[in-house]
Amino acid sequence: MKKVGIIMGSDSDLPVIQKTVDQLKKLDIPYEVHIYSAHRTPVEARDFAVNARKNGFGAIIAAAGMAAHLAGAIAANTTLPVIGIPCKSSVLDGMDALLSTVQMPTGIPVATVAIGGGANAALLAAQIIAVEDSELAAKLDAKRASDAAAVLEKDAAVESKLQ
Ligand code: RP5
Repeated sequence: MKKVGIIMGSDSDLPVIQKTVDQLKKLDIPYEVHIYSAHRTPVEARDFAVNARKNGFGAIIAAAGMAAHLAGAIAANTTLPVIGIPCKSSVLDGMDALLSTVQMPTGIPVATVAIGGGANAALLAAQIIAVEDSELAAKLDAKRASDAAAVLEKDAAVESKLQ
């Protein structure tokens, strides 16, 4: 199976990336995690992106806050699908990172999830890998079914409590 590359701009992004890792582990998807910054370690970030396809990756998740250029800088150096996670910092509530990540110029797309959306980034990467992997696709179908069953259980509980 292709690996998912997970890059975060700083170790302060770890709480968001933990959600990504937890979800990938549940789906038995192989991954590699690195701290590379578009600003502080641009050479390492670029090298990872340039070599990612030949190193067996099928998708890359990039999480960063503030002037979040990481996902875009990774996307500029690979044609693998890149998923950006805007991270919230101490000011502006993550709006800065959201706009920096989502507003990519034509030609260099980044699929941007919600601010702090670590789990959805993992699920989107899983869906990308599952295009060529029917076993993984079946796991994703099973997850959707069990998530739906959990909501219906809550529906039954709220009905019996409030009616
Ligand atoms: C970004 O700046 C990182 O992704 C992080 O979200 C933010 C702050 O980094 P630190 O100052 O906490 O290392 O590059």
